[in-house]
Amino acid sequence: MNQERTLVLIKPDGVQRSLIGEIITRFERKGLKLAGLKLLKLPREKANELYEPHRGKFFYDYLIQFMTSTPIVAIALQGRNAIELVRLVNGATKPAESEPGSIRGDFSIDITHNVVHASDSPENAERELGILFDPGEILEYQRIDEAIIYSPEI
Ligand code: 3AN
Repeated sequence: MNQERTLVLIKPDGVQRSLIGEIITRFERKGLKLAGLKLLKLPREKANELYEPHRGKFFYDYLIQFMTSTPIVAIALQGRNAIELVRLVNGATKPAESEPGSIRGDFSIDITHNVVHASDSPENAERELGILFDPGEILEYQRIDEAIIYSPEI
């Protein structure tokens, strides 16, 4: 089966607002599998690495300060089209564009304090997973409901 892995972060605001369970539940119910999971305070060097593509933008310094302020949750998610699906579940970056029913649409009103982060391409997913997880921290296993979540390959 053609599965992808992607990185999700529950940002400091999501952790502070006790939304960890709610957010993980949404991904699980969608059919995405947890392949890695940790609570951590993001070191500044890792934040800089993660947001390297945004270095120099007006919001960069505050973004780094915010992301390193209090603990976050890092999640490696696996599933068919996981990268695209996770971004759909998260909702659009801009508050006025994130649909109700999405995580950001339901829980955020701010473009920086927007509860979750997710990788936006296969290249970035690999790069970002490598920043947050050691190879041994990402687990390969079968979830028992996969047999009914996915139709058989035909
Ligand atoms: P996404 O997280 O939806 O992939 P990106 O990659 O464009 O969005 O931006 C990364 C993060 O940078 C966003 N989640 C947000 O916290 C912050 N950000 C992006 N654009 C802005 C902006 N115009 N003003 C303030 N913060 C921004």
